[in-house]
Amino acid sequence: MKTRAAVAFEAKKPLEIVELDLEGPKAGEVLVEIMATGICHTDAYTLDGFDSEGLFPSILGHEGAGIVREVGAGVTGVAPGDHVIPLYTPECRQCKSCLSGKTNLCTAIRATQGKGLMPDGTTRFSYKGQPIYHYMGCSTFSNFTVLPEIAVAKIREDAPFQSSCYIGCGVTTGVGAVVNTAKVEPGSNCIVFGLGGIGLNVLQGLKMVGADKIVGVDLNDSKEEWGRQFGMTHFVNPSKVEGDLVQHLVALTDGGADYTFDCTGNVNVMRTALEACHRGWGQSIIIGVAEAGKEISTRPFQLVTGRVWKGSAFGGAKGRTDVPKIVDWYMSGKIAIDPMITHVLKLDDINKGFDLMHSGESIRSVVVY
Ligand code: NAD
Ligand code: AHE
Ligand code: ZN
Repeated sequence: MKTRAAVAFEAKKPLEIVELDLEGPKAGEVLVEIMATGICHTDAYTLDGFDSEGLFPSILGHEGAGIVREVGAGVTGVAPGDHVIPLYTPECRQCKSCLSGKTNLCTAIRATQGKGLMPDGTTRFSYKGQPIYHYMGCSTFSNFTVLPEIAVAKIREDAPFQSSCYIGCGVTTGVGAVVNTAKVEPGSNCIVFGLGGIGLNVLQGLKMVGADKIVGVDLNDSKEEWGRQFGMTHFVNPSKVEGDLVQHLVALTDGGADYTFDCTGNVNVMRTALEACHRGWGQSIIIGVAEAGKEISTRPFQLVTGRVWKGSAFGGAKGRTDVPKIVDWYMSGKIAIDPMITHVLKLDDINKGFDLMHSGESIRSVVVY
């Protein structure tokens, strides 16, 4: 079949909207009509050539929602007509990682996914006879995409696509880092670095679990108002702090934060986030994705004295199990999504979404097909 898609033909070049060929689903796969997709900073990071797994030409996008249109042989979990959210972190419920109960990082198809291929080692997309790579197992910047059955979460049909697509990455990543990874207790003092599409969701997660001080840190002053809307109690712009930023944050949180969250992907910020934790127990959660080749460092003494560095992918959420529940949280008003969707675009204008992100004007741009 044919599908319209925004193709990343080369790193650092705008996406091109073209009509592609798409092969139908093979055994264990489903064809999904993507109805809406968010643009996450990770898409920009890969397009900008910072991803060590980045491949071109490829179809980016990993924050989508849509409708199953066709299923391959042996598919039992979903049927045509079902509303689904694609999962870049699948949930096979059979691999060592899934069975461990200790992680959401299913390994069933990770190797081929990282190579831009379907589990059988081939791609379903092609343009003028040339193969086009998949991205993060999702490729939601295509109107139709093929996904393994284990990489879709079935969701309720009354959830609007335009907002529920954001649960495919940003919402789940931010709220889940609080609830699943850090397991923040009520009354905790917390600091969130980077108040973008992820950081604001960390803020609303912290408010939801009853954190006490919720400090937001961003270089962009316009993020103060955004942060306050989602539960932030104090705002710090590092460029306006006189003296040492860590000391300033430690003083603000009565000796250091119980939990800090990096939502910038900047390794210097990650160090600050760790060192702003309380001696003896403070935990710093790395959510931001750093550029290829970057490394984190701190004095080992920071860890010897009880600070903990942790990472969180997709908010520690088990996709097929947890995503439908997060959709319920949204539909019941427990969490907000709509105000964070600042721009709704047509596929033809998708590059504008990247510009808005880079200029700091948007929180989330969503493309509606
Ligand atoms: P975004 O562009 O919407 O937001 C980033 C924010 O960080 C902006 O408000 C920016 O002003 C702020 N910022 C940048 N440098 C800063 C600094 N030095 N100090 C303070 N603030 C700074 O991006 P996003 O979509 O929210 O994504 C944030 C990060 O999370 C990215 O690195 C993205 O790749 C990553 N991410 C990770 C996961 C995961 O599962 N671990 C999931 C989604 C996104
Ligand atoms: N491909 C990169 C790493 C990118 C990365 O860390 N991705 C996050 C999700 S970001 C979503 O916006 C993730 O889930 N990682 C776990 C995984 O298995 O990819 C690299 O460094 O090679
Ligand atoms: Zn993302």
